[in-house]
Amino acid sequence: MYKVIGHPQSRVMRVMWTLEELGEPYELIPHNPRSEEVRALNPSGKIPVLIDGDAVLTDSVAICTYLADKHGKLTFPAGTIGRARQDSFTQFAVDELEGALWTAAKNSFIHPEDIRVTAIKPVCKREFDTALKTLEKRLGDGPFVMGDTFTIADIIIGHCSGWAMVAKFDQPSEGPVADYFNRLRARPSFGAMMARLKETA
Ligand SMILES: N[C@@H](CCC(=O)N[C@@H](CS)C(=O)NCC(=O)O)C(=O)O
Repeated sequence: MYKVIGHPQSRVMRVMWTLEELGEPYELIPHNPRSEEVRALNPSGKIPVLIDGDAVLTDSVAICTYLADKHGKLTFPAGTIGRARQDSFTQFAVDELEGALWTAAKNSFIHPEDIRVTAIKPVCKREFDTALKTLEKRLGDGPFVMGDTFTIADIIIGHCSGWAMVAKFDQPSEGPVADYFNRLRARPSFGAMMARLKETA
C-alpha cells in the first residue's frame, strides 16, 4: 500500500486526491513539515513524501505525475500533444496560482518574522487574480481543462483554489471559473479526500 507522509492540510492533499481518483488504498502518516521524520526522507523537510515500496518520492507534481503514469489514468500519455497541453496547465498552476499563494504564505507564517515582507501580500493577490483571468481565457468548453478528460492538471488547479479560500484570496463566485472549481469540488474523490482529512484532524 502507498504511504503518504505529511500534514494533510497542505500539498499532501494533491497526492491524496490523486490516489482517491485512482481508487488506490493509502496510509496517511501525518508528520509535520521540517520534522525529524520528514527530514529523514526529504533533506528539505518539505511535504508531501510518497513511499512506494522501497522508493521515496518527493514534490507533489512529480508524485501525482508518477501515479497517473503508473496507473494509466488522469493523464494523457507522455510524448503526445495532449500531454504537452496538460503539462502546460500544470505548469501554469504551479507558476501563476501556487507561486502567488506560496509567496504570500512564506511572508505571512513560513519565513522567520524578521525576514518576512508582509507588504507583498496585496501583490500576490493581484498576481493570483491575473492568473484566474488567464485561466478563464484558457478554459475551453470543459468540463475540465483538458476537455472531457479529468487530469492531474485539474487536481493541481483545484487544490490551489482551495488553498486560496483558506488564504482569503478573492475568487469569482460565478462565471466559468467558479463553475469549473465547483465541478472539481463536486467529484466524489474530492469528498473522499476531505473526509479522510477530517478523520486525521
Ligand atoms: N515543490 C514541493 C513544495 C513542497 C512544500 O513546500 N510543501 C510545504 C507544505 S505544503 C512545506 O513542506 N513547507 C515547509 C517549508 O517550506 O519549510 C511540492 O510541490 O511538493
